[in-house]
Amino acid sequence: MEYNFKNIEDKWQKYWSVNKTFKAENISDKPKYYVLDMFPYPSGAGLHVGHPLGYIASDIYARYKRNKGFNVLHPMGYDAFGLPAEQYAIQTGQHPAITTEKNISRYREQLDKIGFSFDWDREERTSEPSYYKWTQWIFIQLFNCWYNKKSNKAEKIDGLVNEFKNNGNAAIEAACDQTQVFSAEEWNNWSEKQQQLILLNYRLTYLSETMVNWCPQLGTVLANEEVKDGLSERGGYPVVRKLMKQWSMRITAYADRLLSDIEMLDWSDSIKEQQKNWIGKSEGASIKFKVQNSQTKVAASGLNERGENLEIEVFTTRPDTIFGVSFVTLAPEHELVREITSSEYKEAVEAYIEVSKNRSERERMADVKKISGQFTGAYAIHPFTNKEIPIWIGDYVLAGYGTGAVMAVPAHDARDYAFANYFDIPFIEVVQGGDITEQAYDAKAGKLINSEFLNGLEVKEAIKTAIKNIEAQGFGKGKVNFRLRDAIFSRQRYWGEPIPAFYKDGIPYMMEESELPLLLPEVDKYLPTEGGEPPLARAKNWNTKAGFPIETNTMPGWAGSSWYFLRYMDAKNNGSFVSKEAVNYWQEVDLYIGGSEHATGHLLYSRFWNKFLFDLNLVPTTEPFKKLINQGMIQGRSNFVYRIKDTNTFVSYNLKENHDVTAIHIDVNMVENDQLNCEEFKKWRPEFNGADFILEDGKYICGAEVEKMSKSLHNVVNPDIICNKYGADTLRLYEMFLGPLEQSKPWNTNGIEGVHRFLKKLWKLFHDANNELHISENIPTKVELKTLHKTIKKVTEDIDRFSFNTSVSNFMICVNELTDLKCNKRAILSELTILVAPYAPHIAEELWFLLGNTKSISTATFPIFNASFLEEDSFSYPVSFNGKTRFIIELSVNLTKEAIEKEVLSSEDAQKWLAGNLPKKVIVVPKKIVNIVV
Ligand code: ANZ
Repeated sequence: MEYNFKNIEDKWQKYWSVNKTFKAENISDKPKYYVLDMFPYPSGAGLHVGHPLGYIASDIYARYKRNKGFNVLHPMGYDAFGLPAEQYAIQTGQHPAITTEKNISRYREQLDKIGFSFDWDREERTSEPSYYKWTQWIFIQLFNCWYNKKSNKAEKIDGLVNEFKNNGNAAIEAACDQTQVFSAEEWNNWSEKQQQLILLNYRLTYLSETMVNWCPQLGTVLANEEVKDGLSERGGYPVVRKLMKQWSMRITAYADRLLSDIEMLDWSDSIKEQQKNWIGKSEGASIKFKVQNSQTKVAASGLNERGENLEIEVFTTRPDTIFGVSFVTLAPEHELVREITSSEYKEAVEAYIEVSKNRSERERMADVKKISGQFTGAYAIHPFTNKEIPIWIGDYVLAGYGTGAVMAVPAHDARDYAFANYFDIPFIEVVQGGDITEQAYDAKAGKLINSEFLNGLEVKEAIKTAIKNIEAQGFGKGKVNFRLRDAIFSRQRYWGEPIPAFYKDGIPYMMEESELPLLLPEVDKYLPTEGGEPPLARAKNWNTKAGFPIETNTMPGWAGSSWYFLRYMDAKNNGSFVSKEAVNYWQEVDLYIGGSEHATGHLLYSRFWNKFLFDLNLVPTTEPFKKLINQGMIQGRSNFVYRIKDTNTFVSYNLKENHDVTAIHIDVNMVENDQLNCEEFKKWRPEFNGADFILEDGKYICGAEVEKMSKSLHNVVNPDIICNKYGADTLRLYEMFLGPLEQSKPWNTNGIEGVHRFLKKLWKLFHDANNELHISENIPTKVELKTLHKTIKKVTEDIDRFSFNTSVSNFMICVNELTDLKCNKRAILSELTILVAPYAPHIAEELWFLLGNTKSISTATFPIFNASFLEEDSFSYPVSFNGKTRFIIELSVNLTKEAIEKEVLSSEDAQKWLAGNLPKKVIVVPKKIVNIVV
């Protein structure tokens, strides 16, 4: 029989599916192992060869772990809510559920062709009511909890309400927005509405007025990571800042734990670093500057309505530089700006606020070179020196960070330095060590000068001393700040989870668990209402039974993906999001593989939800993903043809220099080894119908370039094409063979034939010249065993290091050696088949059964390396005379020094070189060298 990959692959894919070969049990005597892929968003374009890279790697590992005796959970599903299906619905009127269903079927077909060992019984889709019921349920739990800083965990809000009833909030330490202290009496006297409004400041998901990234074209709010350079990541539409009533998640409550627990994760340093920066812990102080109360200088009084001095609170990481402050800058949005601005500067300040309004935080941070600002006419008082300090507004200060105000120290902060130079504001040096005529000296090292009681101290000491003094005098305190913001959770979209909330008197309440799932209603159009309300406002009777209006916002894309790894453990459970038994058995994901683009979105949100569920004792581990690997991107390799200007003639790559040509991207599927299939090209587009070619050596050679894999560049390679032409096993091996998993690399089919030939060679080992199965039962020789065990050792080490590309070369070497040895012995081939099985499971399964086995190869035991087969029993000694190597002699490694000497001297070669002389000296280094001095 020939190696007929088509029949073999169809046959085993069917077998695995019918026999549920990869079904994972929730009870097992075996140790557990959970291998997870980041589940895909099923887009209309289907999979390209870049998508399966991570899936193939995780599948190899899952199969390997099964052979190693583990009970492996390896599931797959779909992140099925999201914008593209909804945009398509807006354009065509087709319900996003239909589009999604169609796309999923296509994905499933493509995935099935590659032979993944998924347990499809556990498939989940975030857009299914049976799934989003539990996303809604988790939302309700978050609403019903607050974060107790004393116990350092989430707790039920009922307990907090009891505390308020009995003692007010004075003793509570919560992660919250509540600044006002109240007594039990006050609490008990408040109306239900007032109480509920207070509680929103404590809840872990809450409704509040927030500055959001609003994208008018998409008609929705976007998360920070969905905005790139002021444009929406999807579609590239402008994004502006807008104040809106939004649901938010109090992820900031977990900032400290999210940061410190990073240490226990086996993730790449780069992802860990990105998370650390995103959370952005800063230690420093908050300091209050009084606004000057002087009618001569400022038209505004500098007093609040109670006649007290207004205060500007700044956050600084460098309280040691307090004596170097030469101005204060407020974010244009700062609430005090209008109050303090003098009438003289009112117009200019208003104009500046207007301009900066439409620049996103990111833009403001990124664009450090563009300096802008406006003096307010007001002054602050330096808390130590009582000197007057001008107050400016500037958009380099972000409203959402710290207190939205900075004490500017130009000598030691680059942004303040640029600002002061631009506006000609004087400044003084307070830390020695730099040359501030050139640039700001911002290192945290050096001695303090010009700073009264701080003079002579080193920066580190000075920070401590400054905080001590500031606290003692009562105008500030030491403070830790996080860059992390609460996560906005409302989307003004249709195709997402409905938020299970309704409104009574403008206050949000949660639905009962028994009312879940709150089903996504039907609407006539997938667009906002004329009044600008979200699409759900179009639903008929979008009210509770009691007639209260239901929330019209939906959840963001990251809601369903923040806990899907838990659902796989118990995908069909109707009574709970995951059963205690299931989650206690599977614990957490052992190996997670996916793209690095999720560094600060999905990976942070899932850690947050997991920690919350851990606090409620619903999951057993504080972290969801023990080990994480980010696969690199597969880039496209684009091909070009060269059209001679104003003609329909195309010139081959190496002849194009003689002509004035335009390069045109062409479909890479018409090109093989850079040679164009001219006939296909003519048929590709009507305008190429009558194309003429200038060939080289009778061929049209295309140009090539590595670019992003994208439909518009015509360089997308569909895995189906490879599967049809070479088979899934070749695709799997080839994707691994391309290079280290974590590296980005271009897709280049030029080497795929070689990988395919390897599989044919493997097949041949089992078959004779007539393609008949031909297996010998003889005992393997030492050399054969050596080849096998060398490969077992290398491949095991490779897989344990996730170095899948090197395994493929080791297989090739092994098969070549066995072919040279004409080895067809069962004892060798049987072990080799298991070794290859994780990588090329179809051919391995076929050969396994041909060897006479009757159970899937996934139940076989992975070969164990035996070092004794690698030990050599002889050594080739180079023998030199007076330092010059003259001949090689093969001797047993078990000989003594004396025996070696005797063997060498009595050899024919030695006799020749001695030419009758007696050696003066013989030096023997066992297993190294023999040197004879004559
Ligand atoms: C005075 C100072 C002196 C500062 C000095 C730095 C160096 P990180 O590490 O990012 O937390 N800052 C505070 N709030 C800000 C805001 N809302 N927008 C922009 N900048 C803000 O940095 C904290 C430092 O960034 C603070 O320390 C403040 O400048 C500035 F030699 O205060 B510093």
